[in-house]
Amino acid sequence: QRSEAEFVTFSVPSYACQRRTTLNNRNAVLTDALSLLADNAELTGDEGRGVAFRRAAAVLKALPKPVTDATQLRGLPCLGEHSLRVINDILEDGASNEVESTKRSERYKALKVLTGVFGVGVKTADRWIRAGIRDLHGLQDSGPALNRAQQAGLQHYDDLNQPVTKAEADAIAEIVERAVASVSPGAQTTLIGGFRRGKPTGHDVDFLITHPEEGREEGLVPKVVSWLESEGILFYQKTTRNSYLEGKESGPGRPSSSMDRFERCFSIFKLPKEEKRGAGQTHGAACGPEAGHKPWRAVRVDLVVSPVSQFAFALLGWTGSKLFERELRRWAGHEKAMSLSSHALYDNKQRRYLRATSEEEIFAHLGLEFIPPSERNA
Ligand code: 8DG
Ligand code: MN
Ligand code: MN
Repeated sequence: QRSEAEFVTFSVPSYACQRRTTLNNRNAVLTDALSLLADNAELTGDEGRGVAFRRAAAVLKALPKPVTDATQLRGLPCLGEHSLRVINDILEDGASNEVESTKRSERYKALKVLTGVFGVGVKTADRWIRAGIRDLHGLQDSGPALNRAQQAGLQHYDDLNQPVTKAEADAIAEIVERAVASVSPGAQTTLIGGFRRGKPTGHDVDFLITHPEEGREEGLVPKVVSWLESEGILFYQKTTRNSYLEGKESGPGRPSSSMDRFERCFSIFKLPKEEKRGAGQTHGAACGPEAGHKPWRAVRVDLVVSPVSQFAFALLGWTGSKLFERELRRWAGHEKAMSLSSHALYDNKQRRYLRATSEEEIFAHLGLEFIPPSERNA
């Protein structure tokens, strides 16, 4: 017997950037299943199908109640035939055959493990699988040439696949702030990415750094990296310099992809362990080179530097979620004839850049209600 309340129908706008999506997901069973299929599609190179599953999952994340009956979904956007079939199977049978068989498939498992190595993308993993490598032991034994990032990734595999807590993110923030303050007094550091959206854990810690005097931020990353290296805090780093004014074809602010051109650093920190929080706490019984007790853990950290004139765009572009960002750019392009990047907003009709010094102004330019970071968890 079902109560009437279960038959509320839902209504949500089409674009994720028009919706308020908190971390309180009432449909995690359904969205986990769709996310797994999205992962699988992306791992097998089908980006279009991946996005379709992610959009469907995002619609369910925005619902105020658990879905109990498929009729409640009538009229909702972004739910294609395939996603609806998966949702129906789970509502009716408690599980989807497609999801369960994907989870068990050798190819999916191998792709997951290999792309779990920092520095390994889908193409590399696919090449290795075709060469008969299915797991980390295979990778260590058969030894294809690994680049510097992949070597570090393999060495710190267990640590980097263990979620970073907010407390650890705060400890990293203190270190980064100390580094920034000592090489460029007056520069400002902001926590971005998932932690800015209020997530309790993350796969890395992301920071945006700027300086209130335009130009003073140039070359900041190499200085911060030197400071961190002299303190023995870095296991790995790869710095990329700013290339915003290079590449004339796309023009400033209008890069063709979501990749931006800020000075940045992808790194692995050596974070001393906080032993105060209870002795005797154990962590994953690993078999890798890091097995056993050690007084530190490896953490992935991303540093991005933006000129203050682009700060609001960088902040919006690096806060995520990834789907929320993708939807903002789709909204800008399709609904407003504008091009949004992490550097700028260009109005294609007026043929000019629209200035902004806050995220609120950018939402206003785009004709969107302001959505705070904690509600961008699409
Ligand atoms: P997590 O780490 O907790 O798992 O989640 P997250 O913080 O949301 O994901 P992330 O992979 O760390 O990415 C944070 C944001 O940064 C996300 O919105 C996407 C964005 N981002 C990159 N790389 C690039 C890039 O090259 N250009 C731009 N514009 N944004 C990027 O990760
Ligand atoms: Mn992150
Ligand atoms: Mn990141």
